Amino acid sequence: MDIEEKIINSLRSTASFISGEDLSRELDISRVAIWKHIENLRHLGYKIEAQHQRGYRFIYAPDRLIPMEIRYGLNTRIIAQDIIAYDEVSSTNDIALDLAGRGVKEGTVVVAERQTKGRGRLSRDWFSPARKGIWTSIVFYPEFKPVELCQINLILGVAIAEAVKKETSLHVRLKWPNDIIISKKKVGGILLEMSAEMDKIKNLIAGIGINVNIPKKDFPLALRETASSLSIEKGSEIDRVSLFREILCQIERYYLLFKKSGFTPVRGKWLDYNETLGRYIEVKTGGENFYGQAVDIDIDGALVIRLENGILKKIMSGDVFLIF
Ligand code: BT5
Repeated sequence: MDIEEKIINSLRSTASFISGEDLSRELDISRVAIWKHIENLRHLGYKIEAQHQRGYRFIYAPDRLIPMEIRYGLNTRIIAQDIIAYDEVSSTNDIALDLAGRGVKEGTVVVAERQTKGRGRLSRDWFSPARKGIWTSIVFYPEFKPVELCQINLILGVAIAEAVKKETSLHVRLKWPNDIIISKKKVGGILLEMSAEMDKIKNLIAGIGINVNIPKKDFPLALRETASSLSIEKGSEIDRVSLFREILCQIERYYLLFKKSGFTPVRGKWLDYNETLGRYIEVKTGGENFYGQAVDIDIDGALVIRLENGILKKIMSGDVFLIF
């Protein structure tokens, strides 16, 4: 924790003023140094009131995904022990893949205010405008096999759904395998990328994109019918930092639950948020299209559909289109 983080945390710990003298004693630096750090904090967007003879008082924090803001009050043990934040990157997944190759700690979080080449699955574009969403990637070194990847998508989906519900009270749903949906529109997605050797995952990058405060007019025309943001659905802006903290917390919670008790309890939760089962769907997978009714999520996390000829087909990856 650097000095500025310590100063802001001290100021936040009370609703009243803290004198420059007390801060300087607590942190063992001069009062002039305190004043300079306060100026730096103001440049970051923190609102700090200063009053002669009373000292400094915290007013509010900026709407910025910067490490010290994300860390404030965050209660995780694995996820986000290291946070690397950027104003702009090509894709947070690229940075995280590179960092994972260099062996950074499990749970390292890369987050950016804007992505210039954000991507979805199969190299599709992911719209990631500045300061309106959560564009993040988390590094994992899971001890399971590539075939279990399907389950990881669903685990992350449940964690995100829980966090969004808790922070916004919105009626969030999950569409297999990786869509976060509200009122039939996509508000977020998950992109898993890994490097594997033999039958073992070396590292896994969980890329997560959530449209938080994007106004309707900012979406490209091509997305206006299918995509939405939490603020559009809620009718008011959402606190991005607080939502991000909750997402990190829930991811840790479900990741640990999965490691301890396997997929069954998470599957149960996923079913609570399910927007896929029971529906008549089209699935595009590996150049093939299938039509049928989605009937189950099996214990591998695969989608089971009943084809028109009655045969049950298990799908491990692909795109699902809800027909009715
Ligand atoms: C996904 O892919 O849904 C995964 C999205 C993952 C994005 C995160 S952001 C942080 C990390 N770094 C990255 O570069 N990516 C990850 P997929 O299921 O393939 O959906 C992609 C499709 O969703 C596109 O072809 C568009 O039709 C649509 N789309 C693009 N941007 C969108 C947005 N912001 N909101 C909703 N839909 C979008």
